Amino acid sequence: MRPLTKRLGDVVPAPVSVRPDPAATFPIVPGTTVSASPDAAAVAARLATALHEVTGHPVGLGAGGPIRLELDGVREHGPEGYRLEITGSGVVLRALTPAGLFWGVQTLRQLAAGDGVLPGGVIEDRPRFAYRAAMLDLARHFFTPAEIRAHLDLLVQFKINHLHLHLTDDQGWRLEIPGRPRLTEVSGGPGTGCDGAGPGFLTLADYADVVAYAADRHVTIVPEIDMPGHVNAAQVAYPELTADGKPVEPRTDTEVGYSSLVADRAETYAFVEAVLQTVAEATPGPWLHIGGDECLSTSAEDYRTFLARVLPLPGRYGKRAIGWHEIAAADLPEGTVVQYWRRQDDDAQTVAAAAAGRQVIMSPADRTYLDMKYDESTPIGLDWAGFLPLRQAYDWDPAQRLPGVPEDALLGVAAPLWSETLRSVADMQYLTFPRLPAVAEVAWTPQDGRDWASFRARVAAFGPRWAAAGVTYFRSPEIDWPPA
Ligand code: TNX
Repeated sequence: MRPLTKRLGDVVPAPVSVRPDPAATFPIVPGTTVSASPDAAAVAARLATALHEVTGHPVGLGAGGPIRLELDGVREHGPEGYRLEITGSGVVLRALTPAGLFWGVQTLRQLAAGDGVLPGGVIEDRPRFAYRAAMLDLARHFFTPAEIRAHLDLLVQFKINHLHLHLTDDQGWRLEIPGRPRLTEVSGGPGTGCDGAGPGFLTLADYADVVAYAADRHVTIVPEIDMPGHVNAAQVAYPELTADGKPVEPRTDTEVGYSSLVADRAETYAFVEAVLQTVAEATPGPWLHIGGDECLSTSAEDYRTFLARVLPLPGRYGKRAIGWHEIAAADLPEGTVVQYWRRQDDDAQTVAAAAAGRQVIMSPADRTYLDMKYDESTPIGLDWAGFLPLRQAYDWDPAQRLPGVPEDALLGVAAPLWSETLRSVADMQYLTFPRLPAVAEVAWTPQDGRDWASFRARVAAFGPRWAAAGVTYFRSPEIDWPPA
């Protein structure tokens, strides 16, 4: 049987505007070529590879090729937007920037998947939010640079443009800091991570590779050094960071809130400055995430003292600070971003920060936490924020989530994947797909341009694609998946 004809709007995240021309199709066949102006050559090469991957046909670059990439015009679609026109004789993809072209390439990739026949018409597209992130917790379970890169390749297909790496926590320290070698020698070594099952760390060279790989795909790496809590691994390596200066035992359990840096001690700030400066120098992107969550063993006064010293540091190193929403208890320097993760719908401090002009990233746990179980049968994951079925990850409006934090206060949306229960790439993928595509659509598509029935039908097409690519995904009972 011939596969059902695809429609131009069969894309996740849903584009802003789709005008099908049902009379036209453009078939990609063996030997179809992609052409581009010189400044778009790198993206054109990525498109050729992607089309080869999803159709099985060899697709190359060639002057005059009927699939054409142009870096010009379409100012109205902003720095990440694009315009895609498919006719019977060819394809023209236009954007203002290579990033815009790259997101258009992801749309083309999805439209070509399978039989290679592109449906005719015009797509005009641009993101709702500038910050569309996934977070990966490398501290509770380490993933290698190759695993991180492969994961990133799956994320960008849904137009995710930031990858937040949670690099440090009680159970492990995952980034080499040359001035403090024991951080990774001891707390990145064997036996670290939850149950001692997630050892490893990124050397600065590894980190640079991941950053460069991400940048080639128009993704910004957001490094997080979690402070002043979640620091047991640092204290194991450097006992001068503990309250009494005595060594502490490594921890591989999932408790939170028991460790803290000491607010009124010079050693604390010597450590923090050395670490943040190293991370800033290794990171071309504009963000430094300083954590700040769940400091249950730090007094309110010490917490504010600590943040008063630390929040200005990213600015000194040319970066902007992001912190989990608890930081809104402190005075936030201009430009600081608050990442809201609460399950409940109220947080007076985050609302006050937004009212004072601080931007907010929405990561409510009951909508975006990829580590929550889908339902009672999910073998891995946590459930402190409840189960998180697919529809719940999809059906919400970030601008309505917190009264007092409206659309224009939002920098974007992020989906964290905490790794306490992860032991493999398959685990990581199982919790990520299909929920990440849901959150990605929340972050990209205007609220009035999306609805559950449409998403439900569009996401189903990814089942066979993920299966063919060896990606482990959850066959959510909420979706009528095509036969595997
Ligand atoms: C809360 S959310 C945490 C993490 C845990 C996570 C598990 C946040 C900022 N902190 O320490 O890993 O829950 O879901």
